Amino acid sequence: MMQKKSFPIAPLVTMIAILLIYTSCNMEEPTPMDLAAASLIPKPDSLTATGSSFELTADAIIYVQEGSEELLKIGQYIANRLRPATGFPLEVLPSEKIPASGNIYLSLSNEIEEAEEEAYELSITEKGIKLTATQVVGLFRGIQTICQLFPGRIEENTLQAGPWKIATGTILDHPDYAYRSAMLDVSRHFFPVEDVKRFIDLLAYYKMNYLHLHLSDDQGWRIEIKSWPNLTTHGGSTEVGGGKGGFYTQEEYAEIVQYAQDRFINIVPEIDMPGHTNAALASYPELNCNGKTPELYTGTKVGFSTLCTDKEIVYQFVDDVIRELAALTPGPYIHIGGDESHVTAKDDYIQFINRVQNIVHAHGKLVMGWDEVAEASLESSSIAHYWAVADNAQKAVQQGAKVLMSPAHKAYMDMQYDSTTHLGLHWAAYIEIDSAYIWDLESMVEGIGKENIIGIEAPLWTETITNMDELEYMVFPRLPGYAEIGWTATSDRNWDEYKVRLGKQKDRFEAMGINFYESKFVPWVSTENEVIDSKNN
Ligand code: IFG
Repeated sequence: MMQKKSFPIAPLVTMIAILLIYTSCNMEEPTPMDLAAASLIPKPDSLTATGSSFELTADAIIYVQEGSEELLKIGQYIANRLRPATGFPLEVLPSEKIPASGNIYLSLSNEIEEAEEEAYELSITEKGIKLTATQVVGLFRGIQTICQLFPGRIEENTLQAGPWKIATGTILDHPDYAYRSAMLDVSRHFFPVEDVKRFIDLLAYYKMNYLHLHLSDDQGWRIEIKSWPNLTTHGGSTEVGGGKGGFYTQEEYAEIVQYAQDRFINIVPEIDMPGHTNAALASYPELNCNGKTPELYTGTKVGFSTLCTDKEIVYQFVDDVIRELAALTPGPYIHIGGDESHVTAKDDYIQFINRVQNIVHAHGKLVMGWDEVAEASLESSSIAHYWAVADNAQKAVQQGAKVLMSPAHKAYMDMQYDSTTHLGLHWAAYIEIDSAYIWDLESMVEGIGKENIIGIEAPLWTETITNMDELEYMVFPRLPGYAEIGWTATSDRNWDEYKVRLGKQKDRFEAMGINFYESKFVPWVSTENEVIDSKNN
């Protein structure tokens, strides 16, 4: 009888076992994650979640579409944002095609749905992250979204525990308003270059694209003007409360401008005039009508000073200042102030603003001015900066000009949160976090709709703010809300949904070392993912 051959089962079982072990080690199922649960601020225009996740690992490479230095620079930017906390090398390389899996790919294309300059499309699959935009600025805005999709500890500048997983899906995004800004008053209290750079970083994280620097006022002149050196040597030598003040040399100002440009933020310099000019008048008495030299001023009153609007030397002064400032400012606007000129006769004020508007145009820039400038004859290219008098904003629109919205009772970040806030003022309102968010630009002033508004600006006046910690306390957590008001369509916003996303920013604020006000109106979520200290829980 034929000997029945036994089939060699053992080696087969061993082989299958090895195969199973091998594949399970290498084909770990990606963790299911929900992109829609991410706490993104500003809220993106459209988001589709696909339920899985991508894990960034040590061998990930950041590829950028080849052929552009700017793209390599933006690749380095995201690498520098992700390297410290992950400890990954994250090499940046040019690539002419979509790379193999496990990587990040940044590229430009005119195929994405939204053609606006800041629009971007973010596509995350289990195999990688693909960010596409029509212009490099869109890639920069999309990178902020990528960083916000990682856990808040990604913002730490020391090595953190992984894993670094983000949810899969697609985000198609673009801003509702083209001008989204904050203002820093460096005159009442001076802030050195490093502080301004930190402020620029914080604006960039929330996709803001302008920073207005209030460079001159009664208490201090903060920008070197080579043709009028006393403005800073004398006029920059003090501040509110009598401190040492300070100023930016033109090189330092250029450094601030470059730092902002690298983050696709335009600087808008303000020379406030004809009022708010005591520092200039104390530096050059010939700018006064009476030729007398006023003392330097370290108080906080307003409305007591004016340039002598019927002296020709004043217009030579203005022309020199605007000329030097325009040459240092690549952005489109120069802010000429124009607020609270209580001791300037109305007709003198009007002819002054009209002449200054021409001087700014002669130096190739557009005019922005606080809403009182609408008393003068505004060019349609000029911007009325609405802060207090709705009637002025309406006058500006009637003249064909557009409006920048900074209603003091909603957007002034120097307003106390409530009567217990140890910093700030409350002449306009107390502005808690909910109040700072629950409004919209297009329904603020009767007769001023979206087509008349360029965007939002949140000013921080610094009569009572002396350093970065105090600045951050007043700016956070209101700033992300202002950024969202400028970026996200009003119909997509509501406080009850927003406050949950804001509460989840706590880890991120802490990782960035932000000294934020922990309002009881926000359900703050710690890393333990528990809801703590929420008033309306
Ligand atoms: N109004 C003044 C600022 C500052 C502010 C403080 C404007 C345009 C009050 N002018 O706001 O100089 O003093 O909240």
